[in-house]
Amino acid sequence: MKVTVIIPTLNEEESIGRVIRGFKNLGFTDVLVIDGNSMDKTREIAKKEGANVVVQSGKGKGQAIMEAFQIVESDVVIVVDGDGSYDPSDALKLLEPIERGIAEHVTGNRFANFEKGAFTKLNLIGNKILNFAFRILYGVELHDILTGYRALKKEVYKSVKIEKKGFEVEAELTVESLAKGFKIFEIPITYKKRVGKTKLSPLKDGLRIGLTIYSLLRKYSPGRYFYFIGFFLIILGVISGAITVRDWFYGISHYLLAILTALFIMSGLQIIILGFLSDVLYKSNLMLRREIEKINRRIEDEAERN
Ligand SMILES: Nc1nc2c(ncn2[C@@H]2O[C@H](COP(=O)(O)OP(=O)(O)OP(=O)(O)O)[C@@H](O)[C@H]2O)c(=O)[nH]1
Ligand SMILES: [Mg+2]
Repeated sequence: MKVTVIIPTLNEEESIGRVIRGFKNLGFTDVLVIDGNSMDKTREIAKKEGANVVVQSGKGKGQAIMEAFQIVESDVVIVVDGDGSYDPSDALKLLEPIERGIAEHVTGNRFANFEKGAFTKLNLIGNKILNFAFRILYGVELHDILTGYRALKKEVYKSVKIEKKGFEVEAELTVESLAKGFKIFEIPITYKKRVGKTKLSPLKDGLRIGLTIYSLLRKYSPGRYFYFIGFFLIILGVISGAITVRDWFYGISHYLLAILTALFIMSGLQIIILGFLSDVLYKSNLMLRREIEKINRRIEDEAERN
């Protein structure tokens, strides 16, 4: 299996040398550093350590990773941050499920073993909330979807589409893989305190990631996307209805609130029905797409053989 290590970097001169050396010492000779126009010595050091260095054409970690996915042609890629927070030797663990053929996408779960200070308090709480929201919304048991350490097979990294440019990339990679039917496996890894300055702004990026997780639900399960909105409206309706009825017993009539209650409940129900219908459509569409992909692969195999 040919493996390429992809490292997105933005001003990581303090750590990048050690990160590349760590992978090279383990036998990962093919390292691609995709740099966001660092103002420090990141590119220079990376070249000296024998990495391929490419300056990304756009902006943001997400854009950098997508560009790297276009350049690379290996069987498997390992994507890892360049800030020294991940242990290169964990890459071997990430590759194992792929080698055994039981997963196409393997992520490193940082919560398994993290050094004190590796997560700031805000990052730890934010990560827990976003992972919890993800599990409730998607109904998929993953515990660290925002990890910066993962391995992807070629069929995954060549087919995922990332729309957002920044730190939403981790959530997008996870959801795109699930939506395309690839198996994701989570492996415990160690997580250390980063060297150098963070590029993540916890509140702004956290909010963006949260919104992305919800809006991507449409891709994975349009039914669920609508069900959650529908249920939310119905709950609002039940609350406003309860107030209306309670006060009516005391001789107070809330005409506007009564109308609003009816609106909440009726539109909530309609949105749930819409969700049901889109799920039916989506599932039949998905089945067709998978069949077409299978046929395409068979045609390609035949063409290769001849
Ligand atoms: N090419 C490129 N890399 C980026 C960009 N922004 C961040 N990175 C890199 O992406 C990786 C992750 O960024 P971090 O700042 O470590 O974000 P984080 O790991 O979520 O946050 P910390 O916990 O503070 O480390 C690092 O290697 C950064 O150098 C960018 O715009 N372009
Ligand atoms: Mg980091």
